[in-house]
Amino acid sequence: MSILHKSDCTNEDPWRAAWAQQAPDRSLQVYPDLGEVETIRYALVWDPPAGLLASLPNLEVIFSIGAGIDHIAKDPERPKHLPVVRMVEDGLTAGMTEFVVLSVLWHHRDMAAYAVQQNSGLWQEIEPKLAKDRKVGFLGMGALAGAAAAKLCILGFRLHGWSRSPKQVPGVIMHHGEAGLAEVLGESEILVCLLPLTAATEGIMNRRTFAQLPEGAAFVNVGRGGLVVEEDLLAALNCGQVGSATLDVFRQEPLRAGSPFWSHPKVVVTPHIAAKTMAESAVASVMANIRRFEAGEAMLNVVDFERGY
Ligand code: NDP
Ligand code: OXD
Repeated sequence: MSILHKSDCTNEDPWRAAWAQQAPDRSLQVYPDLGEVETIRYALVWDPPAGLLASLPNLEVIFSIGAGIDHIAKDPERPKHLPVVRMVEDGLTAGMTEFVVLSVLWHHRDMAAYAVQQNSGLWQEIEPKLAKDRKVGFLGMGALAGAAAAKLCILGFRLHGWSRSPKQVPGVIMHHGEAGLAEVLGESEILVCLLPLTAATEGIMNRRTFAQLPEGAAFVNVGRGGLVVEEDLLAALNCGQVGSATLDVFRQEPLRAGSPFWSHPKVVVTPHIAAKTMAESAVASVMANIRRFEAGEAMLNVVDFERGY
């Protein structure tokens, strides 16, 4: 019995070490070395080439290295009868919390405007606000947004969140469904997008929805590039409807040379680094689920392909 590991890391050493330490009795195949394919029962993957998963005759569970599973869903040959488990692990959650708090504070304290001022040698104060007077909205209130919102709550921000199903989150005024979307947008001086990319969320931030934000709102996209109609975001930035943005994810990654986002004075671009899956805690999370699976118990965080995440 073996486990296939396929990531996009240039350095697999932390993964090899984590597997060796936490699953010493399991044999590990690190892609592209598949060894004897009949022995592979579990695969932990990021962006598997089309057909790879289908080529493993005794595969039982597909584990995603990412919280998002769009990189697996896009494989037309994905064996649809197999469960897919998305990644929920402490390292990824901690990293996302850091990045979201950083980004919200950046916009809250007008750092985009100060960067523009610095560029033209302008020494000028912008009237500050305290967190208690700042409204921050979240699209998506799952594992990652929930943890980030909890930290922002401690800082005193006024938080609104949007989910598919009704839910209660301490310190966050929650909204859901179509009507709830307009409500949360209208309350978001800073909007954090942490939705999965699904048929229902593709292009959700577009001309119509950007127009529903308060004028000059800041936009932080750490979900997926496909959630945003990029031309509409650019137009909203250029007319001031969106005052500033932090963009970590794009429709095309790496972001193409010449994209206007690279040099836009109101935009911070980062290369899909908001949160990284950390080998040690991720292997612990996968192994806990493998033990559940082998004991005949229900695994945690299994993807529901009907809803798309
Ligand atoms: P979860 O599945 O835990 O949460 C998803 C949230 O989105 C839930 O609150 C869910 O609602 C909500 N949602 C989904 N579809 C809809 C919809 N149609 N309408 C309203 N709400 C919806 O995901 P995670 O928090 O773990 O991850 C979120 C995403 O973050 C990932 O899918 C990935 O794309 C992205 N990500 C980006 C990273 C980066 O480095 N930039 C790193 C890691 C993840 P409900 O609560 O009702 O289910
Ligand atoms: C993820 C990601 O989905 O890294 O975890 O984007």
